[in-house]
Order: sequence, then structure tokens, then C-alpha cells
Amino acid sequence: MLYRAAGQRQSFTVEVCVIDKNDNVPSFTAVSMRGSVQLGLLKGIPFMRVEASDRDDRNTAHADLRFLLMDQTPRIPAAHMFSIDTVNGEVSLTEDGASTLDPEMCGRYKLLVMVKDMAGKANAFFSTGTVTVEVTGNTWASPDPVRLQENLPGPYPIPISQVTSS
Ligand SMILES: [Ca+2]
Ligand SMILES: [Ca+2]
Repeated sequence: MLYRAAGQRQSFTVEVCVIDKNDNVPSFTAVSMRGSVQLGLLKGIPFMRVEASDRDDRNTAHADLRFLLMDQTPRIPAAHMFSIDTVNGEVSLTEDGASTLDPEMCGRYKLLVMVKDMAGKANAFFSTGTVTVEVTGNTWASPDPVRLQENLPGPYPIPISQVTSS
């Protein structure tokens, strides 16, 4: 800054300190996200990641984001099949999820996820998004399984099919 007075020249250094305000709500990169999980995946191993952004200063808590899993639809075979990493948004199976996942019982889940700034504190801004998770069978399964009824009453052997010739 240059200051002139009565023919004198003086210079001042003005330090401008910009303090960021938390004036941006974090949001998911896509409101609707998709992923797929394969039968047989172990618990805690991420199969997808949700992403979000916040236009506040990254070096402040105003853009320090946390992820939360709010709801799972449907809640079968277990109510909490999935887990989201609070910090990096990676989605994985819980222990219940890994042990009960069954594409024949439920082949698609909808997850309601939330992103919060302020490191997830109570005064945080937040927004929500949905994740559709498709469940796929494992690739090493026989493509055409032969199904036999369990506990067939005897006596054995029981004819399953008969070939006749004329
Ligand atoms: Ca700001
Ligand atoms: Ca913010």
C-alpha cells in the first residue's frame, strides 16, 4: 500500500488474513451411485467407494468430510450387511454381510449414505446420497447346478431319471 502525504512517501505492509467460513455444504460427486459386490467377498474388503466434495478451504475443518451409512433397504438377510469407512468412503461387507449375502434372497440393495463436514461434528453441514449395490454370484460356481431334494425318504436307490428304449 502506498501512502502519500505532504510530499512524503511511506509504504505500509498490509497483511490480509482471510479466515474461511463454513459456507459450503458437502455433496456427493453423484447423488445416485452404483456398485456391485460379489458373493464370497470377505468382510472389510472394499468393493466400491463413494466420493464427495466441499468447496470450503481443505485445510480447515470446514471441508473435513466424514461418511455415514444411514439405512439399508431391504434389511435382509441381516439388518447391517454393509459398512462405510468414515474417512475415505470405502464400502465393504460387515461380518453379517459376508456370511449371509445371498443373491437369490436379495440381489440388490439400496443404501442411504450421508456426508458431513466439520469432521462429522454436531454443527456440521451434511447431504445425502443413495448407493445401489448389485449382488453377483461367484464366478467359480457351476453354471448349471443339479438340484436334488434333501433328505429324500428311502428306500435307496431312488430313480432320478429313467431312460427307455423302444
Ligand atoms: Ca468457505
Ligand atoms: Ca463445508
